[in-house]
Amino acid sequence: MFDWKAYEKRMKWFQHDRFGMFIHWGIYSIPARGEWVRNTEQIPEKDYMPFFEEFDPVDFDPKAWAKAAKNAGMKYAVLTAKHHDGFCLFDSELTDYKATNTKAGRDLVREFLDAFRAEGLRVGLYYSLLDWHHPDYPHCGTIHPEKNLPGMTDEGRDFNRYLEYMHGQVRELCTNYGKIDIMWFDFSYDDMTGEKWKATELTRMVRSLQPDIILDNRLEASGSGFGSIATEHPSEYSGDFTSPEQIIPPYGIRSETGRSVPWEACITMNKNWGYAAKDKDFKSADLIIHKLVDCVSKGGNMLLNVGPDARGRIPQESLAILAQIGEWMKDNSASIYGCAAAELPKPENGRITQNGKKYYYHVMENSIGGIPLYGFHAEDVKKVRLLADGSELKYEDAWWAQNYPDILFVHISDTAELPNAIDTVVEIELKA
Ligand code: JFZ
Repeated sequence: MFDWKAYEKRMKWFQHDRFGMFIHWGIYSIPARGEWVRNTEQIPEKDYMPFFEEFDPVDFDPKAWAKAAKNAGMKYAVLTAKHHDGFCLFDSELTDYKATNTKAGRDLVREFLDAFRAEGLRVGLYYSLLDWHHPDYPHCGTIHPEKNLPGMTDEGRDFNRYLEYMHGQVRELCTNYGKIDIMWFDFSYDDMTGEKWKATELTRMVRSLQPDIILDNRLEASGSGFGSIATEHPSEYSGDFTSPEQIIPPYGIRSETGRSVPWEACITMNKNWGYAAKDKDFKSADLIIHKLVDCVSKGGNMLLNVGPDARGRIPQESLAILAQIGEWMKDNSASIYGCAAAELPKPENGRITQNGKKYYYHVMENSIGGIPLYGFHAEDVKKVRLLADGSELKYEDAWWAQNYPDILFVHISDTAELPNAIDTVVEIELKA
């Protein structure tokens, strides 16, 4: 039986914090064509090995990463402890294919955890269910870089041995590193799903070692399909939140009975998760701020990705975007943290988030004259303030406003510009 009470309790911080950093980092930062490079280019093991020999992130400074996340207003971070290529950033006893055996010579997961915790951020680890390095992971008829090599066969491969390895590594991560706030498994596909991973056993083990941990839904689902956490009868391995990838669910996510299902949209800043040297197609900070607000206005979180390079540096473009987001967050984070979807329709000039009696009207489009706050009525409202400085916003009661008794018009600016061109947040407090 799914314990809804315990579920609600462990999800509290996650649904309060709303904004986190995803970090995709591994030896694939050397070829620098994304974290799937070994598969997309069908690179055999021996041709990928040089990157392992070469990996030497001399500029790795997890404290600087943590500061960048914190200053952007992020509250948690999730790092790839192991991605599909099988390379481990942590010092696993179960493999030699790990950071400690590279020139880095250290447990990079531990350093990440220490640095982010020191900034007061919560910490999560991404762990790939797929493994292109382990000899017992099926190479044929599955997602594997060597599946098309001539004569490739799965003879002698023992998937149970892989599961022992995989479960063993997850046990290490849940045992040796203190409190882990999120475990982000990735991902299920075709018949590689649920009990194929021995998911009940795995979930029980994780929860017994880390009683408060939050799990994503990908032991059961993938980016598409929400899995049973979006139903009233979650399986034991449903995980705790759905993980829409590169999309913000247009209407949020609800179960059949209308229960709002926790979700976290994971989003790249450019087009790749792992470092891609030539991918300069970065989204603007303005767009990302709008989309963060969009997520919260639909009851979800945003996990925004960075892909540090081979030297261990978060790309300049990403740092600049994070800094700009931080500027906006400094004035407006009260409209993000602790907020959820407002039970009001999406207005045409922005979004609305809500925290109890307080509504945050995100004005993303300027108007001529007064700014219309759709869905609010002067007689229900206790006060209206500009969130950024707490200043009073007067209502307009000009003759043109009186034609629209269903809309509260406020006077925000004496010029034709809004105080914050990206998103000017108006705080509306209702009477009791
Ligand atoms: C997965 C990873 O493959 C990817 O590298 C990245 O880590 C991202 C956050 O998660 O992306 C997926 C997951 C599922 C599918 C495709 C990409 N799918 O179901 O097709």
